[in-house]
Amino acid sequence: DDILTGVRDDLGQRQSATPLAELRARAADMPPTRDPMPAFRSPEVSIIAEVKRKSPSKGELADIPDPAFLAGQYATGGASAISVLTERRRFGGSLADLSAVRASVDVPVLRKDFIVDPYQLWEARAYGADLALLMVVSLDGGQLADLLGLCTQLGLTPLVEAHTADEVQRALDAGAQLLGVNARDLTTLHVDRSVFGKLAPDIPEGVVRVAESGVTGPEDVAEYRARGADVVLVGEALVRSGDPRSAVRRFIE
Ligand code: IGP
Repeated sequence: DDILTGVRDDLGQRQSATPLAELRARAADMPPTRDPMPAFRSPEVSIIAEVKRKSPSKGELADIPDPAFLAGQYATGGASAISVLTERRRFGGSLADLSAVRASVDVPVLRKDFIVDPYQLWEARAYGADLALLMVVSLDGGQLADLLGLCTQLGLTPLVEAHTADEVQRALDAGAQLLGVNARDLTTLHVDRSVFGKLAPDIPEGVVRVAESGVTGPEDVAEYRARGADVVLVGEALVRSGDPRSAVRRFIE
């Protein structure tokens, strides 16, 4: 079945358990968000290192008993930001993972989920996210505009994700300043790293370009870089590396 069906089911349960007013109160008590853009715009390639337990394509990727420790290793290795997958059914994540990671690192933290409702952005802010993923493929124009507006209001930096030229255009039209190109086609789960190089020329100078998915080693990071990536987002290769700190370090050297 469709990922979004499960996402909406889980969302409905959380909305019944925690009224929006309560989330807003919790968000109001949070410290200010951290801005990832200065690091992302620096001349060196930046790595967003992901806490990812499982995936729909590969199943269980790694046993991660302590996501805060893993995130600490990523940060020590030189990651510019940490991505935390919070989707439960397919990725084994949670908002508890997000807040644990936020408490353990100084770098900005991304809530990586299938965000389709403002409630999820309030959750992101309340549980410590600095950035939130917005996937063009699962949002119509009005939703994308509304969620981008709420990100601004909450101090969250939106990472707008595209996989086709048409989605890149929609992201740019909506005003995205941080644009991710996912090499994975989410309908087939097939990864094709060349998608980034094909779409990067459509992204104007000044918009930060993020290459997402499919990195197996430092040579893939170098290749994304050569094709214009400012930032590279890596999950599986890091959680499976056995030594995440050195793995991140090798990616940025
Ligand atoms: C990481 P990889 O191939 O390094 O594990 O990929 C990341 O790009 C991937 O987890 C991802 C994702 C997403 C997951 C990119 N966009 C949207 C869920 C939803």
